[in-house]
Amino acid sequence: MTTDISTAPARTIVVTPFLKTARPREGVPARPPAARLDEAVGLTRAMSVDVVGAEIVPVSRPRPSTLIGQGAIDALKAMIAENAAGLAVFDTHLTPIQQRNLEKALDCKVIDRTALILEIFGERARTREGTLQVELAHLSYQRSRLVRSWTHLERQRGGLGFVGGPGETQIEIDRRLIGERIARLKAELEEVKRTRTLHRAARKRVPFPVVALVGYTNAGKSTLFNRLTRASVFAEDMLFATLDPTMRRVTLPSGRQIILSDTVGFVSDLPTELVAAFRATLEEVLEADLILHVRDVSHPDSDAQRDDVVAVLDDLGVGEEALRVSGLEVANKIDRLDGDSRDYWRARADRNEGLVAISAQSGEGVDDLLRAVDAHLSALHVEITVLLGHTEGRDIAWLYDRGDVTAREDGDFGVRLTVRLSADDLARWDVLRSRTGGDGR
Ligand SMILES: Nc1nc2c(ncn2[C@@H]2O[C@H](COP(=O)(O)OP(=O)(O)O)[C@@H](O)[C@H]2O)c(=O)[nH]1
Ligand SMILES: [Mg+2]
Repeated sequence: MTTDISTAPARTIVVTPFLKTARPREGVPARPPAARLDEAVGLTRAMSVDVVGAEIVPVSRPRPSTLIGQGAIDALKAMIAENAAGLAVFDTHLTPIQQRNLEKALDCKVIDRTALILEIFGERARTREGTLQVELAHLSYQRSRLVRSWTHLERQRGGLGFVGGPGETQIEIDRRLIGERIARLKAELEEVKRTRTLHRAARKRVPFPVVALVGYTNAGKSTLFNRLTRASVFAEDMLFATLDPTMRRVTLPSGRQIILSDTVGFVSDLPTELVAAFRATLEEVLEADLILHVRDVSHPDSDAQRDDVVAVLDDLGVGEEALRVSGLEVANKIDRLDGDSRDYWRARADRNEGLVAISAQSGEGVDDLLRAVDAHLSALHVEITVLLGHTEGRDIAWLYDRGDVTAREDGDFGVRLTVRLSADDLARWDVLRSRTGGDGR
């Protein structure tokens, strides 16, 4: 049996071992196993595999050899066989021995939580820095575990190779080679960080404002992304053929075009060795003109999740003040709230221009959201008045195309236009005019 996600989505089961003896950390409320399983399923789906089963496995006495007991192994084995699953995701830390023994006992590939998250980051890293950070974290993880294969090192793109078949070649790990590779990666990373600003300037050429969805896994980012893009996805949109499927063009009610970007989700209890990789992967939000912070307000940890997101954005360089200016909070899943809580969120959203209450699933409030996005983006615009000769039809057309012309006066002198432009387009306009020799404004 082989599992190859390059040809078909791997059929996968998700297992959340629930340590009954585990004492909660001081001051940290224990997360209920059902919530943990939900998140693990959400994460696994983000890896573009088919989740065919999910199970909470109570563990009273963790076994060094297999973590879970024989009864649980038998039950999982039946579930795997019944669903023809080729991959089992264990939402916990597994020792290399436990992983190997479980693979043997279950007769399928087994990965743990760290490997799962690394796999997702690997698929989703868009920047060179993100890719390098993820690879670095992956190598450190591997070295610490003395895992067998490192064929992924040769891979140019895509996942990291955790999901290869159980029959793959077992190469004995060479610590020296991995150490050298890590050193080289670190050097390259330094170089990338040094020239980062340069790359950023070059990548800023996207012709429309970028709106990024951020938030926890399972907050509803992809559901919202799909709802907003469904109507506007062109099968043969040549301009965007090269963009990945998590970036799409959307036309707002005003006719304004935006690029909507679905970013990698936050996860609770992120393993510390993955923090750098996560941040690098999320760096793309720095390019966004507007950040939509999608929250699951029906989640019991909703407030703590919000604080996490705000703190990480702050670290990335999007402080709370900046977020107020260039961010919108999206209170999602209001359909799951009882009447009182729903009224509470609606009333808050009515009072606060930076907050919209929606259900990405039912569509409730999504029109309000689009209007808010529109309003926000137009607020980022500046108004200029320009005087153009009758012969400068191309530049006049450019202004009509890119901006909102709010006033026009025609006379012998030519055309006087008052036009609202985005900050970016204003910069482009200045370049355009300096090239043609006309004065900008
Ligand atoms: N009831 C309800 N469920 C939602 C809503 N939005 C998303 N979901 C569900 O929440 C789960 C996670 O959604 P997803 O869009 O994958 O979250 P992501 O991880 O942020 O991309 C899925 O099962 C969705 O069907 C909503 O507005 N209401
Ligand atoms: Mg998603």
